[in-house]
Amino acid sequence: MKMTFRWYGKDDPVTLEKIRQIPGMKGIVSAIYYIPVGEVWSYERIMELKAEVEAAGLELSVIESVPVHEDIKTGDGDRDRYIENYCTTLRNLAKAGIDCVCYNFMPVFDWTRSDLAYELKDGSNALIYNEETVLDMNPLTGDLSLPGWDASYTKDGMKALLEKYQSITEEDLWNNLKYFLDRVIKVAEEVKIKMAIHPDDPPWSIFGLPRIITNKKNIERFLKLYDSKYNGLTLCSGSLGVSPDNDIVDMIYSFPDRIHFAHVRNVKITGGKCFEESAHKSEYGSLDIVKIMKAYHDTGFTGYLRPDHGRMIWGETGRPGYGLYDRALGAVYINGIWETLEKTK
Ligand code: DNO
Repeated sequence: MKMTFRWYGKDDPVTLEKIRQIPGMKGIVSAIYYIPVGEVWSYERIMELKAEVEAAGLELSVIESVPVHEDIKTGDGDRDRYIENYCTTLRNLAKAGIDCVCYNFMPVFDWTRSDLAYELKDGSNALIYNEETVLDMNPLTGDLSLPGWDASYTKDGMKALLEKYQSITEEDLWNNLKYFLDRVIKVAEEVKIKMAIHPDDPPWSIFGLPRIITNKKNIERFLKLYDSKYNGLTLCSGSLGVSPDNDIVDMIYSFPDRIHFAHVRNVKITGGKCFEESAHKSEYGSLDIVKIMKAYHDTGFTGYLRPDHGRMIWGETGRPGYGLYDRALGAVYINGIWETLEKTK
């Protein structure tokens, strides 16, 4: 297991210098945020990012994410050009020494929450999801934005895109995903980059849009679409774990050779399709983090792992879910479990 931490680049108030001081922290997970979705990441830009990370004494470990253009997900427009660009980016990343790339295939919206700073009993603030609130949200009114969403859409652009999805079924999305994998994984195999799809968060349809990377059965189907170790997973415990039918521990034992990147965080299911993000420690959420880490240990996991969303504690402000303190506590907790597993095997 290689412990890593997500860093959002120069504008991130959580600097590389601070990240380096977290005990046991080795690698950085980052991306080039200023290149528009679908365009090629040049070797030079990638090397700039890598040099910056290395100058701080860390290693650039995983790219999260190289985003997938909506034309690829809807299967029209310029998808072939965007797939070609994606492959060029992968070749450039490989030349720069990157061997793991995370991405997702969620239509329009990445992760979604109803409140970004809900006050928990202990006075900390967390991201929560309340089904009723989300059902009342209207992505077209323009007054709605979440940190995981692409803010570059105009209101009209968003409207047109949502309309386009009206005719796209889950099966269409599967076909478009296969079309993408058939072209991209071939290149990933060639340049030895392990592709790691991130599950849908939350793992159910929102705003009437199809979502497919949501449960074990669908993940099995995904892995078979292109049967190669390079077609793998980012196993995000918090994304899949908000559905009580998803058994994360079982998934880790089931797909040992295909999990390349682990996101470890806890969530507390508060009823139905409602949840709160909680501290990493098992007692605060619905997931048993020790059992999860034991499953990684038992299966000989050698991939990358990062603590995931943290609460805002000790008065910290910043990017929701991505402050320093609670994520650092998560990393140290996970490292503690891992060291125990190593020394008592
Ligand atoms: C949220 C993240 C996601 C993830 C993408 C991967 O905090 O886990 O935004 O980076 O879905 O493409």
